[in-house]
Amino acid sequence: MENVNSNTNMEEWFDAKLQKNEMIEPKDWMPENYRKHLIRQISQHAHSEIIGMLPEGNWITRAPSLRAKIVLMAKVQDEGGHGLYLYTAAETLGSSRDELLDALHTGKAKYSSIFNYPTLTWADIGAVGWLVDGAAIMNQVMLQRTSYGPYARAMVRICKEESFHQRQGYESMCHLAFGTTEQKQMAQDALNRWWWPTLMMFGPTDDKSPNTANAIKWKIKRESNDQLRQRFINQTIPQVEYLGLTVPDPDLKWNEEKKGYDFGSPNWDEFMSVIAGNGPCNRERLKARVDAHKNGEWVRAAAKAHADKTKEMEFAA
Ligand code: FAQ
Repeated sequence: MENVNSNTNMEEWFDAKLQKNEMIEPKDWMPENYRKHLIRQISQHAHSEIIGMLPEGNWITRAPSLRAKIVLMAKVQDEGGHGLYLYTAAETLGSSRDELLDALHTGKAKYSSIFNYPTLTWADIGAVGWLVDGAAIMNQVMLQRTSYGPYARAMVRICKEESFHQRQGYESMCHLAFGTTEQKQMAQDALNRWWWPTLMMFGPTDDKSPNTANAIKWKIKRESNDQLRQRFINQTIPQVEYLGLTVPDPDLKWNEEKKGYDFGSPNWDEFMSVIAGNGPCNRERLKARVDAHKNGEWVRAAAKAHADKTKEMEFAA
């Protein structure tokens, strides 16, 4: 813990550190609610990364070329790595990996709504890279400056990798959109199905977001759900136009005054239903994760036996 004068009020010390934009580190004093807030957000983020491997993982054996397969495998492995950095960051706050995974496997912890939608065609893989990773980056660029050191540092590397993911997704969409009529139709169909769920990734509107006020106060979030959603739309629509595609939103139009797009409302009832566990793939995703954890039991046991043996030998030497 940083040297804190015993007379200093801990809360004031913490607030002053935030005020100066200094990072909070694992051994620093922090309010209990700040710790809980971070464990919730970082662990949900970690769960999203590893559940997010599933919809794309489904397509590794069906990628249309060797190049596409190598790129997709690398991307899915990156997502697994992001999960590991994030679980490690959450562990520095005093939660064990077992507790975090148990919360996921028993349905107590959330993960991003987006991964409860199916990837029906190869075009969906392009759309996920382009839109889902694009939305993830929009959120994560701000998280590089989040107030908790281990989370911020994990984000720096994650953002670099997500940028590659977004670009490979857009490249794949370009191939389809500038390909045959059927391919262009596949790209449009994928965009139609992924557009609204992608906008929901940013979370509920600010007036319905119970966690935002504390998150902003504690500099965990630097921008609100609505601000990030708006920026994502402003940035993505020119990309949609370049592809010669359209988004399924009749209310979308440029607003010169705000220098941004006006847009329709996502179906928030659908969002609430998906995060309550009733989306198209929630049960399938959770089952795949629980099965993978059970099937990996022997690997964890072997790694532990090896670590114990090494320690025993070091002790004896
Ligand atoms: N899905 O008060 P707020 C990725 C929940 S990574 C499910 O606004 P907050 C990489 C929220 O947890 C994608 N639940 O909450 C990849 C809260 O419930 P709780 C994940 C959602 O925390 C790409 C309640 O609703 N990114 O995609 C969602 O201030 C491709 C009220 O919401 C992160 O996790 C949702 N979309 O804001 C991998 C980034 N939205 O916990 C593979 C870090 C809200 O009170 C392939 N997280 N909820 O029970 C964040 O920035 C924030 O946590 C938000 C939500 C923005 C997600």
